[in-house]
Amino acid sequence: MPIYQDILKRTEQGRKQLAVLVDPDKLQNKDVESIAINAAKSGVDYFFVGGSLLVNNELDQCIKTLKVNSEIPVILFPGNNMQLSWKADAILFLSLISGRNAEMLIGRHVIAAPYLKLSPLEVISCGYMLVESGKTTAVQYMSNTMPIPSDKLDIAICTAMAGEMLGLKLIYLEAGSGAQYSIPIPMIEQVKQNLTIPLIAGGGLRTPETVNQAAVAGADIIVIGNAFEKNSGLISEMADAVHKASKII
Ligand code: 1GP
Repeated sequence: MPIYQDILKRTEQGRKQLAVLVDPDKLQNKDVESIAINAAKSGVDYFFVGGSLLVNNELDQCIKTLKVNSEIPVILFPGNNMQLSWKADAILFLSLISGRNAEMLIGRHVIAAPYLKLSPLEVISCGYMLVESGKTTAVQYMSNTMPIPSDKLDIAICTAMAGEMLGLKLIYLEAGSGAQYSIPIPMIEQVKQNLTIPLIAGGGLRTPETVNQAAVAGADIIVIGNAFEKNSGLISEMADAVHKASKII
């Protein structure tokens, strides 16, 4: 089944999903291997692979290691149009709809389109919304965009609604990797109430309690990266915290 159909089906069934973010630059191959093994044992739903800036050319090797050690789908989560690989299963084709930088809204996509057309990757369009989270994040700096203020729920809701109306298939509320504060719970709740497409939330989620709250509030897919870079043994309790928020229909 195509990955997006699977995401839609799980979301319609009320199943909460965990995506483990793997940044090839921050991890050695043995750490990627240990994340893959722990993720496979813990019922993790997806791997997202990428980072704001990759300088070590480890992307293909990282995907290979994830695939050798698990059957979990690998979805590219590219910080820019150089982070592409045919070895993955799918790509989040991110349009940074919270910002007003034309390159991040459509420019880089034009450059990537012919490559993606030729590739076997499943292309999943995604409205990417950066939300203010206490300090300047790498994605804010690298994308040269202003995040949505964390108390401006109306802006977040209308941005997400516009993304869905434009035909984007997912909305991603992003506090930024290693964020000081994760996405506010009322923002997750209200954005979800105004969407019919699946909602992703990530950035700064470090404890099973906050992860569970974000999923209960309405995030269909929770993304965690940083917490597992320090300790991949945490994957199993975080996966439980996400999955137990499911209200299976
Ligand atoms: C970042 O949302 C992801 O793009 C995950 O953030 O690394 O803080 O878990 P963390």
